[in-house]
Amino acid sequence: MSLVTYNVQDGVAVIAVDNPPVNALSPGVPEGLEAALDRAAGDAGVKALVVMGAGRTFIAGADIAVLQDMAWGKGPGGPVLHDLLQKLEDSAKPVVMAIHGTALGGGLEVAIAGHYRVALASAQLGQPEVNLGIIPGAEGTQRLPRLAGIEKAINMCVSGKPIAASEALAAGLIDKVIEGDLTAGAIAFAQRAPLAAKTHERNGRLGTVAENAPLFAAGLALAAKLRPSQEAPRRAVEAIEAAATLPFEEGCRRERQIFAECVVSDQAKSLIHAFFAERAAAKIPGIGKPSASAIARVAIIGAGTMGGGIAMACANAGLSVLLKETKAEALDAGLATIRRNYETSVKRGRFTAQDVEQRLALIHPQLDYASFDSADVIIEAVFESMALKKQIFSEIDAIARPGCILASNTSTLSIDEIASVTARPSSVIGMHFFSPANVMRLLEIVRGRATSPEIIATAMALAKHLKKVGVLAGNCPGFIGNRMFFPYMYETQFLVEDGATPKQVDAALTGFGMAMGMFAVDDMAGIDVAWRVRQEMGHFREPGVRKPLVQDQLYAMGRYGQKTGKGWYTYGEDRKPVSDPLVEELIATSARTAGIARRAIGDQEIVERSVYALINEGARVLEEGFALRASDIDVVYLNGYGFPGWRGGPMFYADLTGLKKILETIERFRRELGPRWEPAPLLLKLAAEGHGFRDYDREREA
Ligand code: 3H9
Repeated sequence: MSLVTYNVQDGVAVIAVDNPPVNALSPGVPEGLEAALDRAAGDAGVKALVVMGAGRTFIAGADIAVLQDMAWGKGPGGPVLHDLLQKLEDSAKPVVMAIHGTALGGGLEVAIAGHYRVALASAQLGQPEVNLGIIPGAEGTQRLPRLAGIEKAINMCVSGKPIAASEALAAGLIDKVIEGDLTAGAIAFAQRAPLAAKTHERNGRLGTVAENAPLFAAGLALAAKLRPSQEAPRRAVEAIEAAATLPFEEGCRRERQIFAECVVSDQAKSLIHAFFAERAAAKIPGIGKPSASAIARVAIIGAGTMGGGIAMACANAGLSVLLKETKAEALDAGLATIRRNYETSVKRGRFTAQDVEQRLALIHPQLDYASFDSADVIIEAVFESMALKKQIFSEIDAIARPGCILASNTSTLSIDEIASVTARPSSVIGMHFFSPANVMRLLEIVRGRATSPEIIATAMALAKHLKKVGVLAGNCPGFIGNRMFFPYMYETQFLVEDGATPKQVDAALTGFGMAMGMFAVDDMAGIDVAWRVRQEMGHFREPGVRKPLVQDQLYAMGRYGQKTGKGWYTYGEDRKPVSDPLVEELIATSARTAGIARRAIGDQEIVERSVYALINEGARVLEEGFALRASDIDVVYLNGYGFPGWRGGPMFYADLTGLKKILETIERFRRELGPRWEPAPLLLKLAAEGHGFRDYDREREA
């Protein structure tokens, strides 16, 4: 099958890239486009050209699989688009780019080499390369500022966010928004279009050195704000600066050089891994791909923080929501929080007041189970009590329609035990949302022993419909995320007992790239919540396991974290954590009483003990089959626990660090810190073989 098709309609050559699913510029596509351009040039019956994408989108960029090979120094090298882009610009007949769906990365770079661009109103245009740790590498940093101006180009390349057709029109990036049929509209436009100047010769918007200086400074500040620690955004600004200061050809050379440096970096390897890991997580062996259209009505039990957030996530996706509480005051409080959260979104410009009213109209508050028999999925979101969850599941089992998904939002408890009180355990599943549920992308989908493939498939499809990343987990205590989180959390507490301070631990972790430090997280999530989970999970009931000394004391003192203004830290009006000498004294006294010899602890030890605790437990989760892939674990940590994307997730970070080195350190920890540091058998095995977790995934995939 040809990757590029060629048809002539009314004197216009319509050239369409046909490389499903997203018309990426895979090998063969640039060559096919060049051949089509040559054909049109020599075709006397052709007066103008339209270039477009077949199927659902224009060109969504370079083939990221090819970029991944480049990152690892494999394959024939990257796509060489220079000749194609020059051929487009040099065409003696006008070239009109007709855009629908997305014109992203290399796709937009191809589009801006044409003489004109028209687009459907629904089209999105962007340079998202920074999401992959790279900069535009097909002259986008040189042509984009010439069309859209320096400021717009910086914003697009640094943020990576696409813009809508209307914004692109206002910026001068496209020439017309087409209503109705895109092909017909583009042909009509092409028939009337005179030959326009080549993009690279349009220097009118490049600005002067004096005009540009504040724009570049602002660009660097934006890069530091949006993606601290990441190289690519800063380097994109550098490449755009080259557009403003160097002749076009030299600017292109500079861009290629920066691109080549970025693409082999660990950050690019990690972010490209994250891209494919997220898509791999949606593929579950033995489970088909159903549509989420099976779900129109969701019923939620519990209007607290989690239930309210889930209700918002569902309403945002256009689903009708029944929201049940037991007491009127709790229901009113839950609805007030939902309204307040939406109002904040309006203030931030995310929604209009009308959007909010539409969403609120979808949420039906109630104090009983009325209409629950019409729900396609019922999500229980009450606090972590097995007894309460069992009671609720026996109630909903009696009223839910056959085929309805019975989901628990439990973060730690056994789905099998919850399912055991129903007459239909095959319909019971875990849907573990992360707080705030209307914002966080992760949705852990927990398969019980009896959960049916259809229920799993529908739950995964629902995740996608809610614009979340669904990851399938097995039913072990804490599933993937929290099972790994507990050893990590306890290790940070041992670190402070051994001599560090909460502030120091948090600073080392955020320095590593974590979105938040562990003590700040504990204060935000609630020390009372963690306490309740410990009671339910029976942590530390086994003798001989080192037990954290301070968390229970904070709980007993009523220091629940941010909600009480005091936890590991104290909080003022601005909600910023401030070190509390009282807590530091409590830690020191507790450690001394327990006979711990406190010592100075460095940042490297903090990071290694924290992150290696995650990796070691992750290896166990993987080997025991509670995660399908190491990359699924990465997706969980990247989307639910603030692990930095540019480090690729804990398991990928382990691979980049080298499992042998990690194992050596863990074995030293076992000698120095005790048996909790027993290395996971899979880690031992892979390190001995000289393999990584990626090899493990590949082997199982094959
Ligand atoms: C670039 O262009 C560099 C340039 O400067 C040139 C340098 C020389 N390549 O996300 P979905 C696959 S950098 C290969 O589920 P959606 C994806 O893996 C690139 N494959 O669909 C999945 O495969 P599978 C700049 C790609 O509708 C399938 O398509 N461009 C690519 O939710 C469906 O994907 C980007 O960064 C690709 N470029 O969203 C765009 N894109 O079915 C990245 C997708 O086997 N892509 N696939 O799992 C996206 O943002 C979204 O995929 C998109 C569609 C919005 C296009």
